[in-house]
Amino acid sequence: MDQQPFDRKDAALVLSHILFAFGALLLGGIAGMLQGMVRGGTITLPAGIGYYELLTAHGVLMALIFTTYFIIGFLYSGVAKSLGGTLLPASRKMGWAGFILMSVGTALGTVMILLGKATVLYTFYAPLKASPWFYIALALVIVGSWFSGIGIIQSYRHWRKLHQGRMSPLFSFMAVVTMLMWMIATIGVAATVLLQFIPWSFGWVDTIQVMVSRTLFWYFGHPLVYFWLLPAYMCWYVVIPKIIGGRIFSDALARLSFLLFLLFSIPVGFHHQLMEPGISPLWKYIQVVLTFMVVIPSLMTAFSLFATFETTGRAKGAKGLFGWLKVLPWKDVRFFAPFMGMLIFIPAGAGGIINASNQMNAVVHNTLWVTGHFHLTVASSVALTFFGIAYWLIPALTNRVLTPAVNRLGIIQTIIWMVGMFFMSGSMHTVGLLGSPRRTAYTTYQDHTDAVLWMPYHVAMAIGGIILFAGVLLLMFNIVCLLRAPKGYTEYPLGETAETAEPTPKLFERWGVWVGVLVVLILFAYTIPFTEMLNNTGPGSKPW
Ligand code: HAS
Ligand code: CU
Repeated sequence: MDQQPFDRKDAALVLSHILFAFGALLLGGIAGMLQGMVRGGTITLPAGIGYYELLTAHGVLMALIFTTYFIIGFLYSGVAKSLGGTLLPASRKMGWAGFILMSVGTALGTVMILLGKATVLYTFYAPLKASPWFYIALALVIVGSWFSGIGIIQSYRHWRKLHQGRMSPLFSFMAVVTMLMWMIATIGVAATVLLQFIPWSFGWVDTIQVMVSRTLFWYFGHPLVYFWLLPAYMCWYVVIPKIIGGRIFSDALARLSFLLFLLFSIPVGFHHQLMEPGISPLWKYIQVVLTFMVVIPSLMTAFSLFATFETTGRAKGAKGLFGWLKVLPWKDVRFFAPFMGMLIFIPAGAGGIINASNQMNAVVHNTLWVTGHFHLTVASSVALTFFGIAYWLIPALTNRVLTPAVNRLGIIQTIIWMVGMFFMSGSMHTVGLLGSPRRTAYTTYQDHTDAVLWMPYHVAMAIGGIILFAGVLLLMFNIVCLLRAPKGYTEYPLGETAETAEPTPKLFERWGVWVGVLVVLILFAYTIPFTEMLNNTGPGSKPW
């Protein structure tokens, strides 16, 4: 594996993405904290900035901007490292083009949100209407990310041309799956933004077809969550084995799980629309079955991680059923933070299975339970993994070292995050079961007595939020420390496959086959219900 320091041009591209991501995290964190305080009635802000404005800023900056920038930066870094040490100049150009487009979009979108002209939350459901410039901003972010995706694929194809007949490095393979899935999924959101939202918000047409827009949105919205998850899985599969001094359990298993994500991430959007009219139960049922298919690669991942931990531990002399747990590097933040992410993913994923089960979805849909679910998945499992990556990636990019002091602060930061999330997400789940709605500043449902029971949980949520905000601040401090750390060499930890693993079938890199199956699955899951929807449109909805 390449032990050279980063090419300076590659490092500049990656670092720009990573630092932009953490800038968005800081702004999004401030918005999240203020949103909690405004809702709790502790403060009132000037210029009409209220709960919904802040919640929109929080969701967009955290869920869409922080993640996308971090992911693209991380993928570019690992593609450079695993494919021979540097990026293809053409890839780098695409990366910068993407960065600029996304940044113009982010700036424009953020201004629109803060001006109160795009108070539509991060899912921008019709018939809530924003300024057309907000949708244009979103389109710029999406198109920018396509440039970056193409850049990644270019480097990969170039490598394969030079190494005919060889299996590509695992990291680059996973990066290609992630970006392919992303590009195919974003076609849905691009379609609704360009064909529906922009003409409607400019006033060229009076009404919008709500069901059509939501369906196109969730065709994208579910794979979006795997676009966040897969880079975390890349760390778990490829980076963690190296950090703990072990090997990747099986290259073939890892690739197969990613291919299953490619196939089953997209044709499942209806599990977000189970409570909506206008889709026949049969098609909801079919997409729920497919949703349960997409759980399988996560279970394979869990299995593979346990196998890596156990074999590594036993190789180090661990005895007994759980002795291997003791020899894991608990004091290394590069391991500790992602590991906490894995641990949280067990209840987080179980919650997802509850959501996907139609009858139980009727209980939790549109309640704070769902908000609790995604604060465990994306805001804990994924975020903690990304933080863990930053602790070695930033020093590796800047030729500096992770000092023992920052390592310790990183562990403290991880614990703060866990504690904050325990209070916040724990109360969200509980109060959601008691019926407290999400996306709602305040309601007691006409002074219904049950609503009084919600209050203590809302207080606990706010306390959790304050603890988390302290975690954001400490993270920012740690990043500044990393940027000013002593010079030195930091390894880019890419693991190698165990010698005992079975060879990987060549079929896994036949992209035509996989994309072909994916297209068939998408057409199967969506053609009939979508056609029914288009044939049964009413007059459409006027804006709100
Ligand atoms: Fe979800 C709603 C179903 C996973 C994010 N989800 C959301 C929303 C977001 C989100 C943001 O079916 C809200 C969207 C909105 O604003 O309306 N979700 C699922 C299912 C899964 C799932 C079935 N979600 C995720 C992930 C997310 C995410 C991942 C972000 C990253 N979700 C739903 C549904 C809804 C939903 C419905 C709609 C709800 C509604 O009504 O609106 C599955 O993919 C989960 C599978 C995961 C597992 C866990 C495997 C465990 C692993 C860890 C191993 C640990 C180790 C360490 C090895 C089965 C891999 C252990 C060591 C020891 C020593 C113990
Ligand atoms: Cu989903």
